[in-house]
Amino acid sequence: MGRKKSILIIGASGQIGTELVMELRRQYGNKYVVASDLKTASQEVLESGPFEQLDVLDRDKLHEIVVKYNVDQVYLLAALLSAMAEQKIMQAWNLNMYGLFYVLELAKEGFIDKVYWPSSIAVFGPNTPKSDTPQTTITEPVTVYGISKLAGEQWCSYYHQKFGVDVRSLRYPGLIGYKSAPGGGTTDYAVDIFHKAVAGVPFECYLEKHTRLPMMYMPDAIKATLQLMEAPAEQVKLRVGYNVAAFSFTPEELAMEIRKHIPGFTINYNPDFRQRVADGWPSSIDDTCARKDWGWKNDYSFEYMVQDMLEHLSEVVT
Ligand code: NAD
Ligand code: AKB
Repeated sequence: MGRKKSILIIGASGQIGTELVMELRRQYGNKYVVASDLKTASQEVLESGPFEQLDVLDRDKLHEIVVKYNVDQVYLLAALLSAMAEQKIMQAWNLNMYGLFYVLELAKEGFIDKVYWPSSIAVFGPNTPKSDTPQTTITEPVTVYGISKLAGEQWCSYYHQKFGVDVRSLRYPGLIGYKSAPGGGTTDYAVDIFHKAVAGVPFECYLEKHTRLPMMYMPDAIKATLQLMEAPAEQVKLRVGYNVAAFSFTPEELAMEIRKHIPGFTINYNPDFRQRVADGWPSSIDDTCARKDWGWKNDYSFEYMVQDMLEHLSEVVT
C-alpha cells in the first residue's frame, strides 16, 4: 500500500497484539510493522518482521524506537487487565496511565501522527444502565482497571482537543480467540472454557452461571480496530472510546452451546473476586455511534464463534 513509515505495536505479545501484528503485516507489509513487548513474541511474529524488546515505561527507549523505525502510528496495547489490576493496584495504574502519557506526548511533539489506545466496557460501573448501555451514560467504575480506562479516555480526548493529537479508541467487550491466550482479565473464562472442552476435562468457572457479559470474536475486534484507524478523521466524532458490540452470553449459555458440539462437556461454578468485577459491568452494549459514525458492523454471531473456536482448537489437540 506504498507505506514509507512504520507502525509500532506496543504490547504485541498479548492476546490482541499477537493477531493484530499479523493482520497489519498482511495489509501493510512485514517490514513496516514493528512488534514490541516486554516479553518475546510468537515464532510467527518473530520470523515475519521486526521485533523490539521494549518496556513502554522506558521513555528514552520508546523514543529511540520511534525514531529508529520512522514510526508514524502507534497501537498501544500494553496494560494490566481487570483481574490482574485488582491484585497489583499501583503497578496497574502506572502502566495503564504512564504508558499512555508517554505515547501521547510523542504524538504531541510531532513524532507520531496517529495513536490507537483500547478502552474497555470496564469504564462502566454498577450505577450504569446494565442493558443496551449507551455510549454516553453514567461512568462510575469500581475497579482499578476501569478507573484507569476512564481516565485514559479523558486524557485521549484532552490531547485531541488541546493539541490536535489524532488518537482513537474502542471500548472492547471481552474478546475471544484461539490464536493467543488472554492475560489476566475477568472475561478470560470465555476462552479458557474452550481449551478445557476440547481437552475433554470439566471446567470450573470463577463466575456464577447467570453472569451475562458482552463479548466479541477476535476477527471482529481486529476488523473494528483497523476500520476505526482507517476512517477519515472527520468521521471519528468521539475521541473517548467508542462502544462496540457483537453478542452477550452467560457461562451457562456458553456451556450449553459447547455441549451441542461436545455433549459430555461439564461445568461447575466456584465464583471468586472476579464476580464483583463482572457484576459492575454491562450485560449488553449499544454501539449505535460506531455504526453511524464510521460504519461498524460485526460479522460473527455467538453460535458461529463457538463452532469456529472448537474447530480450530480441536485441530491443535488432534
Ligand atoms: P494482554 O495482557 O494479553 O497483553 C498485554 C501485553 O502487554 C502483554 O504481552 C505484556 O507482556 C505486555 N506488557 C505488559 N507490560 C508492559 C510494558 N511495561 N511494556 C511493554 N509491554 C508490556 O492484553 P490484551 O488482551 O492483548 O489487551 C490489550 C489491550 O486491549 C489492553 O489495553 C486491554 O485493556 C485492552 N482490552 C482487552 C480486552 C480483551 O478482552 N482482551 C478487552 C477490553 C480491552
Ligand atoms: C477484562 O476482562 O479485563 C477485559 C476487558 C473486558 O476489558 N477482557
